[in-house]
Amino acid sequence: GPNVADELAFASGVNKAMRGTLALVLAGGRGSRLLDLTDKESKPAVPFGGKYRIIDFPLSNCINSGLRRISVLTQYKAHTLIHHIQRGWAFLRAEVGEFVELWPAQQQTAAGSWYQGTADAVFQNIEHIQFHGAEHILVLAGDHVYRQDYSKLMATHLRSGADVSVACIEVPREQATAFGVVDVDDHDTIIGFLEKPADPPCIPGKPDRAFASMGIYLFNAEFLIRVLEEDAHDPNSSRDFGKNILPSLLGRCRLAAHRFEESCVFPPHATDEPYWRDVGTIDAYWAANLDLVEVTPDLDLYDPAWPIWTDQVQRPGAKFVFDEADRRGMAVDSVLAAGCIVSGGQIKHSLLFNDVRVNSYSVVEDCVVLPRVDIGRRAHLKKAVIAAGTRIPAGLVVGEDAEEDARRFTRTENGVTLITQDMIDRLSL
Ligand code: ADQ
Ligand code: ADP
Repeated sequence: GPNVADELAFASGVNKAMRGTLALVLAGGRGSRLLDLTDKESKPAVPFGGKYRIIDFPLSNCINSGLRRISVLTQYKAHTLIHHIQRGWAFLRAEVGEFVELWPAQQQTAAGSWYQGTADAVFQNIEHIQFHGAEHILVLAGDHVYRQDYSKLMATHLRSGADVSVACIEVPREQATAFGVVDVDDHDTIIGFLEKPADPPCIPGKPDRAFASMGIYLFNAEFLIRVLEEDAHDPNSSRDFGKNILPSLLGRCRLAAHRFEESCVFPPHATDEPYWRDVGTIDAYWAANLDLVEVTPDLDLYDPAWPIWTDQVQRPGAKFVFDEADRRGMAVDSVLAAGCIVSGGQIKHSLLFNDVRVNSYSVVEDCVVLPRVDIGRRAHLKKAVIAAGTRIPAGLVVGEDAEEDARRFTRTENGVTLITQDMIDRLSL
């Protein structure tokens, strides 16, 4: 059998490597397909799951994996993101070498330009990276929702002796046009890479599945620095990990695929698929939030062994003011965050963030309601995403007449209506 002493030595090597790793969370992209939700803040700052923001997921994964040296690279409309990180993520102790640092875009190159692609965001911070002297660099996207134990990624990285390991996941082939698609040999060495192919190649033997890069790269630090410096000299590069760096590495180094199912933190119930979502569109955002009200969601936020940390607001419990006569003032199949008051309204199969008010005779069904929304009396809302702070006027009806909804608000392909305060204001003009 396996040598126990060797196994223990390897495990302690992995822990040590995690402690010596610097995580770079790329949080500068807008995420324009989220439409009005990213008008004023970047996608990583968008609220998710009732009380979190999307970036809390990769950051919590780091903390829970034993990776406590984290830098967040910001650029696009970073105000709320910076505010959130400063207030919610300051609990690590710099004294023992643990931190979440903010690295705002500062036009640090001679060219004095904003970041071009994701690789440029890292390259412009090379001095900070060198200052930390980390042995490994874990590059993460700040805009994905998932639970992953990065120490298991580190374990396969050390075992394979790779220069770079790329976390990969099987996805339906038709979705793979949005991702980097990876081709591997029998040893999971990456031998092909196509960034966002129009016609994604399938996994051999699985015609309707593709093997996608999750945009999670574990680099040996010295190797990363060398590669970025080379790329900086290439006038044709758009300085993007997916578009330029990964393809340039093919056949030039040890490039390993790491299978996400080996490091995914699964919920306690049996499930066929590891959970990972790029909530990039309003439809995907609506669906992923409403997944959480299912009986056994594939994303378990209640697991004390893998807490999702956030900027915790101090609010009293959600309150329900019930009317016995016509059974108003209740919520079923729903998640309500702290500070909500349901006063005589009815809520079904919905997710409400902090501090939402639901007033008498209103009905809210299949809705994702962001913080501080006020829903007026007798409003009927079905299948909607309501942006933070929106005041829904009394009697508004949404979700019954598709054409009317599309005219007044934004209606998606899947029939989800996005409602913002600006749209409400235009109604009354
Ligand atoms: P995309 O998701 O399209 O593809 P991109 O839009 O470049 O990659 O964003 C990656 C991350 O970097 C996001 O978190 C974004 O917020 C951030 N980001 C973008 N521009 C930035 C900048 N200038 N500064 C700082 N941060 C920035 C990538 C890979 C694919 C892979 C998918 C998985 O290119 O190969 O399949 O991720 O989602
Ligand atoms: P809470 O988290 O307590 O629900 P907010 O974070 O939205 O509330 O706001 C708390 C206070 O901070 C409010 O006065 C609000 O106007 C202000 N505020 C909210 N977001 C920001 C921000 N990004 N930068 C500075 N102040 C903010």
